[in-house]
This record gives sequence, structure tokens and C-alpha cells, in this order.
Amino acid sequence: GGGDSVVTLLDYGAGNVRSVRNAIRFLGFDIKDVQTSEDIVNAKRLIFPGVGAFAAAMDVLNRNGLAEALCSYIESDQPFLGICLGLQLLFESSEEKGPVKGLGLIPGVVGRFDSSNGCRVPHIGWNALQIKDDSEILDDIGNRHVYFVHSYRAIPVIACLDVRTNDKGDLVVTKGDQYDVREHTKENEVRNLGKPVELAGQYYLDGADEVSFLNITGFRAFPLDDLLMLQILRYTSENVFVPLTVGGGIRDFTDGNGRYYSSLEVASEYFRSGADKISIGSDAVYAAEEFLKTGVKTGKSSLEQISRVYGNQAVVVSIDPRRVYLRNPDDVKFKATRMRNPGPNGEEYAWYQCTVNGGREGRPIGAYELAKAVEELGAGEILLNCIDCDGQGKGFDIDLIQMISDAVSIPVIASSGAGAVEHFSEVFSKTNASAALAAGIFHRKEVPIQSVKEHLLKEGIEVRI
Ligand code: 1PR
Repeated sequence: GGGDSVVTLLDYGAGNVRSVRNAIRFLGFDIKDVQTSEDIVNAKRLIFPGVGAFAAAMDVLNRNGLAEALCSYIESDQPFLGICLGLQLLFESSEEKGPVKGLGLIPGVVGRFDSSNGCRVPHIGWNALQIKDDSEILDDIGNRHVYFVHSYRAIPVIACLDVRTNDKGDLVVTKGDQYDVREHTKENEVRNLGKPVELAGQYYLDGADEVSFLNITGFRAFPLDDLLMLQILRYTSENVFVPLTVGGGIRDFTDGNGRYYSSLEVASEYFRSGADKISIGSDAVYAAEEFLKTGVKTGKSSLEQISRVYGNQAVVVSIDPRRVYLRNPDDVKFKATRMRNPGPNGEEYAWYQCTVNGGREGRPIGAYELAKAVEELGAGEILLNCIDCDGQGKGFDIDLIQMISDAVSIPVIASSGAGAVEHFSEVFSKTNASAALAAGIFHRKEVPIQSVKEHLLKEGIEVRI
């Protein structure tokens, strides 16, 4: 219930509701959380943000008697804002992992986008709105760019912050050369490029379309012990109003006291702290290997569990491949590609071996095989790194990015090697990458994000300015 300054929020426990909370508070309203169906009945205005999978959300609504209350609230014509899934649930049914029955307040079925015309699905990114009538409702949105999980998109530029604890115990933004993040000095210290919250805030102001945090030692430390990381997300999400992705250490885990945490719990904590997407590295490699071996989707991998609850669009798989040169593409059972530039011994081909634990261990699976498998298992996006190119500033690995972005129909984020604005236009003109990510050039202030965008615009590539 509540007075004029209260908005009732239906948070059913999936997805990042923090950004909606921040927005409501920014507008000067207090938030009343729905605890029971009574709270819906008594609401004066109700917001229903929905990120996640249709079936899982319907389950929660039905289980707690919220569905009925929601229907009578909306039928009595009271103020209601359904966001994304929060609107879709009002339809009769959804094709998402279904058909699954919805609330049936709006006639129609929620269908999947057609990807046969070359559109990547899910479509994830920033776009300009073309407003056909004279509606002023969106006048406040600057030049009318909006983040879509939809069907047309502008090319996003993503700033990536690799974070880890340095030897003094501070969480710092670091950046490696081919994944080696230590200074080559006597002290051998972890490179320190700044403070995570400050840098993320700066990149947002500079025009980054998305910000990613990768907790690069998450594979050995358990992320839920890393309260600092969660704190960083909370602070960042207060000031950074572009999608936030966080990765590192997402897996099932049993702590020293024998308490078991599912990867879903880990991810949920990240989402609650302000992440819009989570990114899985090592654990996705193991899941893909298992899937390719057995041909069975167990539903138990972190990838499958998290995408089932939060939706595919919330799950990024980060691939850390290393080039293995070949004279003959038939020498390995993994997909090899012809290289634009031959290897050190004149090799004309290479396959890309996936690694785990921050590049420390090579696995018997190629980037191509991994990408196809994780698409099957429910990944919504692929963050495609390349250890050979990381931190080198010599350009993206076009051969790799071309091979992977042609192989899957989910968006591929090109990463590793950006050193100049031309590298960004090159990757978009030569491959089907859907976004480009860079770290070092932004941290070292060599090239501002704005210059990258101005260059892309000049080259005829649509970006959010
Ligand atoms: O395996 O689920 O715990 O996830 C670990 C995550 O941490 C993975 O996403 C993995 O890519 C990342 N990671 C692990 N070790 C490192 C390292 O650098 N030692 N960083 C690491 C990955 C790579 C990029 C980088 C680009 C662009 N960083 O994201 O930002 O290469 O760099 P550039 O523009 O400077 O060339 P898990």
C-alpha cells in the first residue's frame, strides 16, 4: 500500500532489479516490496520488472498466489508498469522452453525472433529509437538510444576491467600481456591500473556501452567469500547506467565447512548486487566437453542452470583460446582455420585451444567446438578473447573472430588486441562480431572511448554517441 510517494515493486527473485530500484529512488519515490499477494491488492502503483525465463517466473507467481492478485490488480485498471518479462507474462503463453501458460490478460503468444534473416538472437545491445508519432514520452532519453534485448542493434563498445587482489590485499584493476598480469620487475607485483568503481564510473561517463568486470582469480578463490567484489558491483551499479557484466569463479562450490553452494546461488548474488549478466569461463569449458562426449544435456551445468532461471540473455560465455599452429588442418580433430599471417615456421593453419583457470591449463576442445556447444547449452552471448593477442595492441584476431562469429547465431563480442581506432572498424568490416571489447587502451588512456566511436561513425558503423 502506501501513500503518494510509494511504488510497489514485484521482485520475484530473478534478474537484476537493483537498477529499477535505483531508478525509482532517483525519481524520489519509496519502494514497497511485495511480500504477499495482499501487497499487490493494496498497491497504488505497481512495477513488475522481469528479467529471466518465462516458466521459472510463472512458477513463482503461481506458487505464492501472486498470479491471481496480479490479474485482479491489472483488471481493475490501476497503474502498472510491466518491464520486459514483466509485460510478457501478461500474454496467454510463451514459446520460451514451452509453450508455457501465461497470465492471459493480453491475447497472444510471446514468440521467438526469427534468426533466419541473419539477425542474431537474442539480440542484445544499444539502438536508436525511431518514434513514428509525436509522443513525447521518450523526450528525456537524450538522443533516444536505448538498450535492447531485441531485433536491431547498434555496435557496442565494451570496457573490460580485469580485477584481482594484489599482494597487499587490495582489489585492483589489472591488465596482462597474454594473460600475464605481473610487472617484470624484481618485486614481480600485480600491475595496478586503478580502482574498479572509479574506473567503471569514468568509462560510463566516457561513453562505454557496457562495462564488464572479470574477477580473474575467481577460479581459485570462491566469489561469495569475496565480499569486496560484491560491494564493487553495488557501488558501480549506482552510477553506471549501462549493462554490467561480471564473471570469474561461477561454479558449484563446497566451502571449508562442507556447505555446498550451487553456481546458481553464486550468480544470484551477483545479479542481486547489480549485475545484468554473468560470464562463465572455465566451468563452461568443462560443461561443453561433457556435452560433446555424451551428447546429453544434463541441465546441471552452471550454464544451463543459470540460463534456465535468468534467461539466455543473462549468460555470457567467456572463451580464452590460445593459437596452435598447424601445417595441415587435418592434423587435429578440432576445427582449424587458414591464417591471414602464417605462423613462426610458415604454418598456414591454426586451431584455437580452449584454456581454463586464466589460461593456465589447455583443454582438449577448440574454440569452435566450444562456441557451438555453449550455444546449445543456453549461452546468450560469447565473449571471445585470444590469449596470443591480449594486451599486444596489434589488432583483434580476425581469423578467430570470423570463424566463431560465422559458426554461431548468438552475438559474439570481439576481444583482445585493440590498439587503435582502426582495429575496431576492421573487426566489424571483416567479421560478424556484434560488439568489441577493449581493456588496455582505455586503462592506459591511449585511445578514449569517444574517439573509437567517432571513428566508427565516420566509417559508417552505427554507434551510440
Ligand atoms: O574461468 O569462470 O573463473 O572466469 C575467469 C574470467 O577471467 C574469464 O572470463 C577469463 O577470460 C578472465 N581471465 C582470467 N585470467 C585472466 C588474465 O588476464 N590473467 N582475463 C583473465 C581475461 C581478457 C580480456 C581482456 C581482453 C582485452 N581478460 O577480457 O580484457 O583480452 O584486453 P586488451 O584490450 O588489453 O588486449 P572463470
